[in-house]
Amino acid sequence: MKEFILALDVEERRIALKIAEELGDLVDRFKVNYPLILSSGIGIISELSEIKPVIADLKIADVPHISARIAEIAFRNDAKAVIAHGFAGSDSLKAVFNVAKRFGGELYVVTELSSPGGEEFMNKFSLEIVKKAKEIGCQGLIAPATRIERLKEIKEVAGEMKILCPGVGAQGGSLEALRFADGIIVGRSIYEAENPRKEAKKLREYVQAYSV
Ligand code: OMP
Repeated sequence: MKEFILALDVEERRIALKIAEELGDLVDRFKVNYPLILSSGIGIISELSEIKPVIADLKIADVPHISARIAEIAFRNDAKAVIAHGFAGSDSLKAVFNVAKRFGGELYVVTELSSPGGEEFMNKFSLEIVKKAKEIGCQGLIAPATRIERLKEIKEVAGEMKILCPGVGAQGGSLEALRFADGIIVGRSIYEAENPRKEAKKLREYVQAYSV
């Protein structure tokens, strides 16, 4: 079954919880990022977890002991998964992976950003990042829905590793990503839509159709 993940990149706690209540039955997980965590506090992860599991997208990319501490705080506050940047290197990834393991959680590793800037530096190393993440045993990867050809190459190296794709909709990425990915992460085209529930329902149906 492919996954449909809502990127809850709003800033107000009240609005985030309202959207989560309204759309929770249509999505598999929520992903929270700095805008919401910095504005609402880390406790928002626990609150959202009452509705659906939460991925803490802190894009961890520091020296190993700090990366581990950041992950630890996320998991202690009920995150079920964290996202780290692959470019920080295998020592940092291993440190986060070990924390995730202790909490029974998952680590997703960013290969290259879905934005155009992801092609400037990151994509020269993204296949190496996939290999490292696989070697360490990380549960999954974040790869761009905005570059399908690249996604296909990432999938070839990733094998059975789970791939989640942001970039569908607002960033111009296509749902074709689901040919190679195990799930999509979508934000603005849902929470900025005139009728977010209608938009989420439509995407849920696409994801379901790709799952059979
Ligand atoms: P929308 O562009 O509004 O759908 O949001 C995309 C979400 O995915 C945001 O929360 C981004 O931080 C996240 N994201 C990317 O857009 N591109 C990436 O390469 C990686 C991520 C991510 O790690 O989730």
